[in-house]
Amino acid sequence: MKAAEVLDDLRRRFPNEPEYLQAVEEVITTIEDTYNQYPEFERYNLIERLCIPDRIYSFRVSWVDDKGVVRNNMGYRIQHSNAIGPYKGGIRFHSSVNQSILKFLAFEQTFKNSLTTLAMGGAKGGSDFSPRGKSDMEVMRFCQAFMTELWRHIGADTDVPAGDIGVGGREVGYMYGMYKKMTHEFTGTFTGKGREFGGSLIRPEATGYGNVYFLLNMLATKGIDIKGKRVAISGSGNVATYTAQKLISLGAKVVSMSDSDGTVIIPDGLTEEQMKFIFELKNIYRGRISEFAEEYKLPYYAGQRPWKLVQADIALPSATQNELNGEEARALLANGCIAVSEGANMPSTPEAIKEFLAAKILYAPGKAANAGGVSVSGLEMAQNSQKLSWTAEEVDAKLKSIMAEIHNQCTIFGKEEDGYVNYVKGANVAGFMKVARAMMAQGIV
Ligand code: NDP
Ligand code: 2IT
Repeated sequence: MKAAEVLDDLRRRFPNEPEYLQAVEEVITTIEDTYNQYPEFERYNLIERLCIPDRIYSFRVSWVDDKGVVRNNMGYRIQHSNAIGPYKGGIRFHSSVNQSILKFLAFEQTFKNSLTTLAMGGAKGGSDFSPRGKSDMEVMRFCQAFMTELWRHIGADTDVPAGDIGVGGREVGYMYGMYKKMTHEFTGTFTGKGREFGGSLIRPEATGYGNVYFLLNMLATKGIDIKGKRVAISGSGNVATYTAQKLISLGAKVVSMSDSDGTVIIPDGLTEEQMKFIFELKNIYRGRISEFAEEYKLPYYAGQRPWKLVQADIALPSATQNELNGEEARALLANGCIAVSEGANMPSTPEAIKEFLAAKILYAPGKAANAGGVSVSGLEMAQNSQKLSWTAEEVDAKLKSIMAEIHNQCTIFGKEEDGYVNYVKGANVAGFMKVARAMMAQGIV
């Protein structure tokens, strides 16, 4: 089948999976020309095999809450592709989680991991369980119940999960603890583990730092300095906070942060002290960004996203998928935005992406810009295999060079005739070609 026919076919077969179809459409439409240059790909029906996950596990997770009420959630693991390495990707706990969202994430992960230069296939998992408002013991019981099912499908050389939305160090610790109990083995089957039991230095920071490093690479192509630039960030979780921290250290002004309830605007730019407050609020007290706004008497907009509220030179969406639409993209551009680099996975809608590309601004899709997180996960796997741990400086230096190499690959495959770098095309084609060659070499399996 031709690439376009595969897309039509997937639309017919999976009509109830809009996020999955959105991610697949973006990739297929950008790699189509390259794909059609290789008749052997079509003969092997490579694109269809690459779009459909290798397998999907779905299961019921039953647990008991603090009041003694029995709760049932869904659990999933999508093993998308292990053509270039063991399945690898995060676990998301959020009430919105469903099969379509995890399929889009596992699909994206496959191309992202291919770009990292490391040997990792693509996967994603999660549950519609939300840690929000749950006690520590409830979170622990849920994580344990989730693992009593998932453990048999994962392993250090099979499938290595990590964190994502709603899954941070605490949840990884609880899941790893149960995994260890079920298997009687201490292996590197999770990344994002605590420092004391095999976690890598810089893994918590890696996605946010990596996004800023990618941004610096993009800005360097235009000779633009980050110092003094006004940066709008969405989210206030793992990715958003470490992005903000790195930007502050580079002299940029972080003018917004948000959560699922609303946005805070920081007209003069976030200070280090305020940053620390947000970090503790979110990680220790598990509070809301509105409490930060209240504490520092800053403007807060309930139910709103940052993009139309501030003048920003740079936008770094770092919360969730489809959180920046066409209208918001036009508002950002009208206010002089010169760069958008995605900390989250698929945060810009297709219409927003069209606007950014038409305006020819620096626009980096998540699978390139946020690949720093999974890259350091790959480095954690390498350290676990060697039973060694590297210094923060060593890991950070490797992260920087990986982000530079991803930027380089995007430039090679994404440069257009007028010199504009289409990072969407660059990332998709570069990510695709490596996986495609591996699949061709391994036959139809
Ligand atoms: P966290 O759970 O730490 O933080 C998520 C943030 O996004 C919170 O501020 C949360 O608000 C907000 N958010 C989540 N869902 C929604 C929603 N539906 N609408 C509005 N706001 C929402 O997750 P991460 O920081 O780890 O993940 C953020 C993004 O980055 C995700 O897209 C993830 O896939 C991606 N990513 C993460 C990596 C990692 O290493 N952690 C690596 C690469 C990408 P609230 O607290 O109100 O829920
Ligand atoms: O989306 C992502 O890349 C992640 N959530 C991190 C995955 C990982 O395995 O570190």
